[in-house]
Amino acid sequence: MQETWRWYGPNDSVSLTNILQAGASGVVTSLHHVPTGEAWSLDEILKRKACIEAEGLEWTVIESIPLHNDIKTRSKDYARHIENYKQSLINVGKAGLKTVCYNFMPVVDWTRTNLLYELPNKSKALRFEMSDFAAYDVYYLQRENAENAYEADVLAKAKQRFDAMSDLEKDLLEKNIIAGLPGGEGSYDRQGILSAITEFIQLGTEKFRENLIEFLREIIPVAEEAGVDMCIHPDDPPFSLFGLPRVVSTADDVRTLFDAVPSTANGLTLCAGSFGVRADNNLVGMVEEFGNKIHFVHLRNVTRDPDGSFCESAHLDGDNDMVGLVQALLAEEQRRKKAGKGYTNIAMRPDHGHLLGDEIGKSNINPGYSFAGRMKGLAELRGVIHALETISNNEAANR
Ligand code: DNO
Repeated sequence: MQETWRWYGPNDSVSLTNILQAGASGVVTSLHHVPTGEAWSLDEILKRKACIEAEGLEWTVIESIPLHNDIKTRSKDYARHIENYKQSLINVGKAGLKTVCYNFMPVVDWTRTNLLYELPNKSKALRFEMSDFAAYDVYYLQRENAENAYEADVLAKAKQRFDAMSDLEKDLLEKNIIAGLPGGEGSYDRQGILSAITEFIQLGTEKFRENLIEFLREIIPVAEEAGVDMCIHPDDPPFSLFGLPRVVSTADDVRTLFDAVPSTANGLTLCAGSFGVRADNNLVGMVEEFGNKIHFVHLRNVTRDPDGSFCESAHLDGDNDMVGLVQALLAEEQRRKKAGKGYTNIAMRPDHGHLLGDEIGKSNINPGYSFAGRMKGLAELRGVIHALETISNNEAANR
């Protein structure tokens, strides 16, 4: 597997030199300064690529080229935005880049309620607390019929939580949920989010899915021609928020997309932490089923609570079997090798990390994207990969 590292560009608290020191060889980044919906110029892509290569690193994956909301609703200016997206892909291909991650989440991108949840060892983790989310949705945002989206016990706890929260805590919860996390799309105020939610709820799940498929039908032939592999990132978390449609939460969802537009350029970002929030998602099964359509992997773990809440755990500690998953990915690399496609190194990045050491309290650390926490995750994963490869090489030598 190729070790990569997400970088938010020149203003990231973690520098390219730091990434090199962490031992990764690939960088995962985007042109974050280009507004969503505008075409990426070849010149801008090449400039960013040169700056990464000057450090002795490679720009392995683009995460993400975000989709304008008009494409998601297939209304207003969507045709122009799709043309711009195609132009971006053509330029990405010309620049020699091969992999583009994106997502199709409505209104909110990845979402947590607590960005500084203290763990028993005093590190801070990202957490999604269902009752806090419900408290925001039902009692603070006061979305119409919001209470229908939650179980009675979650609602009862939400009411208790809300009544006990200070105004400051309520504002922080709101900021965490709707102001947008790094790399995510969309930052809203209360009125803005309510009208965006209404628009997507009216669209409904099947129409929303159809809009994604229509987008893929138009974009995938262009990606193929440009030599670019697209890989969709799953919904994070993989269930409906604010009653909104979600169409990339399960293996069934992914299968539907792959069946509708069959091409290896129509691929998947296997985000273990996102899919892994649902106990009914079988990560190893996904690797076996989706095989060479997995172009990029996020390795991260979570602990799940029965009400849908979850907490980002240490990379090897959560409810998902990380060793089993890595083993399945290494087996997939072997299958690709045998199929004569050359040794295909799957790009992985340690996704998120705890906040620890002297990064705690600093204001410029992107939530989930600390240096030390991710380096700890990467080092643990590197150990797993190294051990599994060594065992399988030794077995092969003794055969
Ligand atoms: C969070 C990430 C997301 C993801 C985008 C993909 O850490 O997993 O920012 O990169 O949603 O488009």
